[in-house]
Amino acid sequence: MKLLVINGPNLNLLGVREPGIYGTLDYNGMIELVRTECAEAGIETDFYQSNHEGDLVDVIQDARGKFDGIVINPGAYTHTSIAILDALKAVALPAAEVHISDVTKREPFRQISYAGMACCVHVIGQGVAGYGMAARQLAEKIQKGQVC
Ligand code: CA2
Repeated sequence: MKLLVINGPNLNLLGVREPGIYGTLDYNGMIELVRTECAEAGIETDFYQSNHEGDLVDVIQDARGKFDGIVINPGAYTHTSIAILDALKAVALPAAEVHISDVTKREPFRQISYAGMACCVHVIGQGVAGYGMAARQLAEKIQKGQVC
């Protein structure tokens, strides 16, 4: 089982600012945590982060045939990007949406998730631990054949 974990804009700044919202672990620390948690569950992970919408679309397209599924936190593009939604639908890989913060309790503009419309797993507001939770839930669905 091999999953691609994609992070969108500004998530490379994890642990640098706004620790009250996004925690104190930095981006590389998050990768190590998720990689270790997933490895213990028999899930191999690759990681990709970009601040650019088109690059995120490219990497989603490129995942077809290389990964069993995608775990994605599109950052602010969650709330704006139909291009990322379309890419997720186009590759038709099982996908899980992650948000570190509880977007349901934040500003009105964070209440819509386009990318989430292509995802069968949603882990929201669990901090960086949400990535591992999402990966395990997604892997379980894939293994049971409950793909979305
Ligand atoms: O809660 C999440 O994971 C978000 O996807 C994070 C995005 C935000 O636009 C979404 O509404 C919810 C923002 C990521 C910014 O990450 C930072 C990390 C550290 C310091 C500053 C920003």
